[in-house]
Amino acid sequence: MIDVEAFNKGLRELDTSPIERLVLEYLRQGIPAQKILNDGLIGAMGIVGREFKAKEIWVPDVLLAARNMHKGIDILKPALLEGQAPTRGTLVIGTVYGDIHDIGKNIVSALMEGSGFRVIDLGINVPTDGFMAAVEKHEPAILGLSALLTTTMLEMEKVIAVVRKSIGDRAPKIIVGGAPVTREFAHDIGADGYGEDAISGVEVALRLLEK
Ligand code: B12
Repeated sequence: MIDVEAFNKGLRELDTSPIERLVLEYLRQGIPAQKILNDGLIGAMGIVGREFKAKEIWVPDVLLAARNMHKGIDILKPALLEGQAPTRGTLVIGTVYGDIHDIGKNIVSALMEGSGFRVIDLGINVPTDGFMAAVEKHEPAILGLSALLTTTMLEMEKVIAVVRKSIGDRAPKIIVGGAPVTREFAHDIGADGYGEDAISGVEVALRLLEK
C-alpha cells in the first residue's frame, strides 16, 4: 500500500530529501516504479492540484511541489526504463506554445524511452515553427503534443494543421494529451491518437506504428 499522504507531505517540503527518501524506501521494498509514480507522486500531485483550484495554495507552492515531483521521477526513471525494448523509431514531443507545464510530458517521455523510442524532447512553450523544424530534422514516427491549459490546447490544432499542410503524407502520426484534453477533442482537431495518461500514450503510439 502506498501512503499518498506521505507523498503529499513530501511534495510540500522545501528540502527535496524527504521525497527522495520516500521513493527510495518504496523501491527498496520492491514496490514497482510504475505504482510509486501513479499512486504516490501523481496521486499526491492530484491533491496539490485540487488545493490550487480551490485557492487554498498558490503558484509558489505548486512550483515547489513540481520541483520535488521531478526529483522523485528522476529517481524512478532507471527503474521505469528497465528491460528497455528494441528501438521503435523516433518520438518528438513538447508542450505547446504558451504553456509551461511539463511534469506529465516528462513522464510520457520517460515511458516512451522505456518502450524503445528515441525521444527528442523539445521542452515547454514550443511554437508551431519549433515543432515543424524538429519534424523536418528528425523525421519522427510519432509527434507528441502536451497541453495543460484550456487556452493552449487550441495550439495543438494549429500544429497538426501546419505539419500536415507542410509535409502531407510524410507527416508523423500525431498524438495529444494533457489534463484538459479529451478523446473527442483529439478527434475533432484531427489527431491520430490520444493518451489519457502516459501508459495509454505509449499503447496508442505502438498501435499507430503497427498500422
Ligand atoms: C503543477 C502545476 C503548475 C506548475 C507547473 C510546473 C511544471 N514544471 O509543470 C506551475 C506552478 C508553473 C503552474 C502554472 C500555471 N498553472 Co498550473 N497546474 C499545475 C497542476 C497543479 C498539476 C499539473 C501536473 O503536473 N499534473 C500531474 C501530471 C502527471 O499530470 P498531467 O500533466 O495531466 O499529465 C498526464 C496526462 O495528462 C498525460 N499527458 C500529458 N501530456 C501528454 C502528452 C501526450 C502526447 C500524451 C499521450 C499524454 C500526455 O500523461 C501524463 C502522465 O499520466 C494542475 C492541476 C491539475 N490537476 O492538472 C494546474 C493547472 C493545469 N494549472 C492551471 C493554471 C490556471 C495555471 C496558471 C495559468 C496559473 C497562474 N495564474 O499563473 C499557470 C500557467 C502558466 C503557463 N503559461 O503555462 C489550471 C488550468 C485551468 C485551465 N482550465 O486551463 C490547472 C488545471 C489548475 C486549476 N485547477 O486551476 N501550474
